[in-house]
Amino acid sequence: MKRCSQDACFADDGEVCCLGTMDRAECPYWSTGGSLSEAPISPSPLSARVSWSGCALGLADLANLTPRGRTLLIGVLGAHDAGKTTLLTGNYLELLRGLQIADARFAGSRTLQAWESLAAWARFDDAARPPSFPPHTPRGTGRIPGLLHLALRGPRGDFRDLLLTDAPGEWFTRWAVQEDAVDADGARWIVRHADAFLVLADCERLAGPQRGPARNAIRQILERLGNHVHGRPTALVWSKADKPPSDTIRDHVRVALRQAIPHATEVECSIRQRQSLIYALEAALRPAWLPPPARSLLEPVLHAEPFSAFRGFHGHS
Ligand SMILES: Nc1nc2c(ncn2[C@@H]2O[C@H](COP(=O)(O)OP(=O)(O)OP(=O)(O)O)[C@@H](O)[C@H]2O)c(=O)[nH]1
Ligand SMILES: [Mg+2]
Repeated sequence: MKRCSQDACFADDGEVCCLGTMDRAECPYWSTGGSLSEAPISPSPLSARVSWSGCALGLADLANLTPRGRTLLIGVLGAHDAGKTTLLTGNYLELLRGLQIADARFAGSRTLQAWESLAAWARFDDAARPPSFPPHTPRGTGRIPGLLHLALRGPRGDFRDLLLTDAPGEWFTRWAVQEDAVDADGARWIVRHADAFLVLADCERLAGPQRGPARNAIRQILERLGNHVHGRPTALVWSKADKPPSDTIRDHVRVALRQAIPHATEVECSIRQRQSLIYALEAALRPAWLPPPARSLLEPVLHAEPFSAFRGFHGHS
């Protein structure tokens, strides 16, 4: 009935000690921790424990991951039903088939359980239940989005931890309308921290009877993001491209994109062309894989005297 004194340790949840101590009783932090108010979840056998649960990652879990190497957070933005979760799940399934994303191979995941529960919807393993799309991402999952994790190893052996946000579309529509809304906390967090963005424009909706509101919604998201993006790689993803919108609507969205985020690229994706789901993720991943080059330092000339020119920088005569 105890808990650990370390904030990042969830040993009382049945996970292993974050410092790796197999027997909790031996851990000095465990013995100084307070008591638990509720009964603990029965722990798994010692030998089977790892320091993560497999579910979507929260902020405390990121601390365990970031020291391993460069972490890339990709913000996946778009209205409700735009196809965000489908895009992510599709990439996971393609990686499992051995395909590469941005020339990098699958090298593990801390959120296998979360991936699998999404992928289970798309698999055909029960004749009575045909494969379907993953369900709507619930809004009530806390203010910080569930982060899906993929470890990737690039062609030169370079390792990246990729974090993909799987957030409910309402967060972004809310944030686009009112930036400081209380329930837009998650969207603000993503936009502040992401290394690159995918913004999904739902072709099916842009082609259907709801095209007016859909067009305004995507324009608002683009304009809002444009105020914060500051040169970070961004791609507009025409999702559900198997149901293309009219050229007029497409041009309208394009004009909004050029005005708000001039450096953004465009890519189309559809579940009818599985490879296109990978291309869509690559549109954000490739430009973010390497950190932006540092700007070279310019040392100002403060004294135009021969003595100060000994470093030979700005050739005085
Ligand atoms: N025609 C077509 N429909 C698609 C495609 N991808 C997704 N859909 C449909 O879009 C619906 C929503 O997909 P999701 O991936 O759950 O959308 P989401 O953006 O995660 O939605 P929220 O989590 O509610 O914000 C699915 O139920 C499918 O019906 C596609 O490529 N083509
Ligand atoms: Mg979703």
